[in-house]
Amino acid sequence: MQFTIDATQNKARACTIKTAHSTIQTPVFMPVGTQATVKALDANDLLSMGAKIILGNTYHLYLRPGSKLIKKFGGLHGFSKFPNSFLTDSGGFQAFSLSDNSKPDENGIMFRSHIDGSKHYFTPQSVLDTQYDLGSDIMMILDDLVALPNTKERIKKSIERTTKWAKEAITYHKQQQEKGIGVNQNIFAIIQGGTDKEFRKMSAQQLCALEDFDGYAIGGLSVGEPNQDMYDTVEWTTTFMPENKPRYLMGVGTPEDLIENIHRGVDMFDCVMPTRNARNGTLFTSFGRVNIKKAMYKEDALPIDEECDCYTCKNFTKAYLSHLYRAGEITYFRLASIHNINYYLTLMRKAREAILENKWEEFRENFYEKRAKK
Ligand code: PRF
Ligand code: ZN
Repeated sequence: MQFTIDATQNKARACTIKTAHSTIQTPVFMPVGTQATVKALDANDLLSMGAKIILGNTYHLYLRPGSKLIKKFGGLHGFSKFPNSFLTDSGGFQAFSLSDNSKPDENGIMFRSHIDGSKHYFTPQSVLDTQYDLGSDIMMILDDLVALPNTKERIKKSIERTTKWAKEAITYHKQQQEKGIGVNQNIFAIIQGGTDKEFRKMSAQQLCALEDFDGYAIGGLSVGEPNQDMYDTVEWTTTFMPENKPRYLMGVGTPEDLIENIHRGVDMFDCVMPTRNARNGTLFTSFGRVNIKKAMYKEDALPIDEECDCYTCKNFTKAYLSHLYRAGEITYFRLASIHNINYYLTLMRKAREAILENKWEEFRENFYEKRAKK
């Protein structure tokens, strides 16, 4: 992976990441494609919006249809026909959040499938094997998550385990690469530590000392803590992260969260919010959120956002979307998802332009002003 910093303004960064499958300009939002598809969309929709990287989930694809099957079809790229980059999450977070009784121990995580209740065990090595089959451009290590709030002992344990597993993962990855496996695949470590400053510092320093990682993620946030605690933790954690590698904040967030965390030094984001909210009737615009369920939109002849250049806004009225939503038509999900994903991707492109032009502070102020006027 090639990584260059194109411009910085205070802590905000505009960078370029080159993988085997695409050139990614940051700040970047990665649409979530848990099941090797961004819900309601296909590769063509994503390409036409300029998506250079999307997410996939090891947990889901391992359980169904199985990584060996996907490998047979040319990995995620061949299977889904999305030709740009994929980042795959390791399964640590999903085993923790989706499986009713997941049990981590020193060597891995035991969990029951949310599909059929069958028993499985993830190790730092096994989740890499699955990700080699998937052929993702960026693989995440297995990490040990804790729900917040939690005891100091449990958070400390999670840091120790995550560091131990990170060491095992990077050693295994080097060995595999020497055998010709995963040579074009990159690997990111995941910093844990809750919202405690000392724990975050410890986790960041231990993991960033393992210099063979291609990038570093901040995990364990946006799990129920107040927004300001997340922002403070990110601001503090990024001070211990290397400048010359990508920084990824996992599972975040709202448009406001993206702006605030770019401001604190983050390059990469992913979240189900744009797609999930689209399906629930919440549409993002530069003036704030539009709830398409409201009666006032039944006869609204305007697009969701007159400033939006997406396929949906260029062609359809809010009245039509309101009707499709009420009728439960599948087309609604596609049109709404296109708009929300395009909103997030465009917000990141504009943020990048602002950083390149040394206008980040104005951009951030303007972002909030426009919303206040609504
Ligand atoms: N770890 C992993 N995936 C994640 C997270 C994490 O901490 C989060 C936290 N918000 C989202 N996805 N492996
Ligand atoms: Zn639009």
